Amino acid sequence: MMNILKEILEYKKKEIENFRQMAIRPLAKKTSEGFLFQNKLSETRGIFVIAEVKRKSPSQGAMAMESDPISIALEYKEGGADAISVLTDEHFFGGSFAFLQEIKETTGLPVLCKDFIIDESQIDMASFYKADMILLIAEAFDHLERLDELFDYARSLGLDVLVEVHDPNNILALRDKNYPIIGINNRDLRTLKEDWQYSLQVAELLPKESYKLSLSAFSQTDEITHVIDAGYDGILVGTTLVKNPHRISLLRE
Ligand code: IGP
Repeated sequence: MMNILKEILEYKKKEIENFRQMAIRPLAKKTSEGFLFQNKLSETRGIFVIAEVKRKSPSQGAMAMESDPISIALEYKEGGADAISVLTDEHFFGGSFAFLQEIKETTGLPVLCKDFIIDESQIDMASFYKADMILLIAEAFDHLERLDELFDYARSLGLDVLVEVHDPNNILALRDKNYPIIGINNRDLRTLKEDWQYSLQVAELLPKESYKLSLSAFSQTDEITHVIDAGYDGILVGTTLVKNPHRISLLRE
């Protein structure tokens, strides 16, 4: 069976060996100031929009290899994005940690380090390159205790954590954890099958107290009304916006 996620994680293991040798030191953030994403989510009345910068992907192929990620991010900001998600994986998504830092510094918006994190050394890199939030994907772990450990490590560095989940068994397993920010991925990373309405199907299973985000596969503005009605606080949009960054303003009308 095709399993892209597995292939990506194999590749990441080699990357992690290099990161460990580099022994990058994380930035010392003040956790007393609270967590940026969580704070911003609590202040947002309408829908929280995270716009994503990625230059290629396993499902789409090249979509913006020739574009400048910084200009795209600035266009997102002008169009009213609440935060930016930056793919830092280079091999599969054409991203980099340098983009992450530069986008943080030029837009001043909260930034999510979008990568396949399974080790502390990757969290150190995210912190060093100015991430405000990291992603942890439930399906990347054989044992969710490891996700828990990495969650605690990231939070100890002052980073928000977006816990992403797709598989219904994992949704149920995570239900009592009360992670502050949960994201339902509408794309199954193992098969790349996607459907934005997946978020509607599983909405009832999500913890009541968490901020809930719906991730992937959006192409029309009316889809967003449906996920908000189902109880989600925000959305994350990549492909549709990367191809047409000006469309971000449609989400803000
Ligand atoms: C964005 P889309 O369909 O709008 O391009 O999806 C984002 O949700 C997707 O890139 C994503 C992702 C991930 C990428 C969701 N989870 C985990 C890499 C790793």
